[in-house]
Amino acid sequence: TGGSKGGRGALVVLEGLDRSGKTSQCARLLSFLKGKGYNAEGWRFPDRATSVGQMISSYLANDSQLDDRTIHLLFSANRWEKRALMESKLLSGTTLIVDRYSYSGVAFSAAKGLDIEWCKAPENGLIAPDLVIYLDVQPEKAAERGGYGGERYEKIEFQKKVAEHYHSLRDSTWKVVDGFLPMETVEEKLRDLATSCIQDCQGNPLTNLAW
Ligand code: FDM
Repeated sequence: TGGSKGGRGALVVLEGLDRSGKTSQCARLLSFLKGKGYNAEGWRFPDRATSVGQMISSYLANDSQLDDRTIHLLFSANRWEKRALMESKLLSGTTLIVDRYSYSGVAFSAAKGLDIEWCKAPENGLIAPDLVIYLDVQPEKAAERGGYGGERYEKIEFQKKVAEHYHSLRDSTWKVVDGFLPMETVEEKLRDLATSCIQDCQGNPLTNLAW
C-alpha cells in the first residue's frame, strides 16, 4: 500500500495558533495514514524529551527566564538536533506528521518584536516541508475553546501578533484550512492533502529551508 514503493516519505507540518486543533488533528491524521498502511510517524516541536527541550519546557512553564534571542536559538537548536534523524526517516520512506516547525519558531519570536530576518536565519538548512497545513482560527474564538492553559504565550493579544507573522510566512507549500469547520470536515481535508502530498513528493529530492 501507500508510500512503500521505495520512495521517500513526506514531511508534513501542521501549524496554527494555540487551540487551533492542531494536536488532535495530527493524531487523527496519523492513525488514518497508519490504518491505510502508510509508514508514518508523529513528531512535534518543541521536542521536550531532549535536554534542550527540557530548557524550553521550563521556560514555557514560566519556571525559568531566558533572553528572547536565547530562547529563539534554543527552539531552533531543538530542530537542528533532530535534523539527521528526520532526514534518515524521510529517506527510508517514513512520512512524518509534525506538530509545529520553523514557522512557529519565527512567528512566535517575531511576535515579541525580534527582527523577522534575524529569526529566520537559524532555520536555513533545516529540511523544507513538502506540505504545511495551517489551521486557521481567530484568536478570540480559539480562546473560547475551553480557554488557554497557563503557558507563557497563551494570551489573546500575543496570539493575534503571532497570526500576523504566520500570514507573512505563507509560501507555495502552504494550505490554509479553516479550523472552525466541523472536526470531521477538517479531518477529511487533511487526509486528502496529506495523501496527495505523499504521492506527489515521491520523485522529488529533499530540499532545505532557504529563507
Ligand atoms: N513555540 C514553538 C515557539 O515559540 N517556537 C518554536 O520554535 C516552537 C516549535 O512553544 F506556544 C511555542 C509555541 C507554543 C509553545 O508549543 C509550545 P506546544 O505545541 O504547545 O507544545
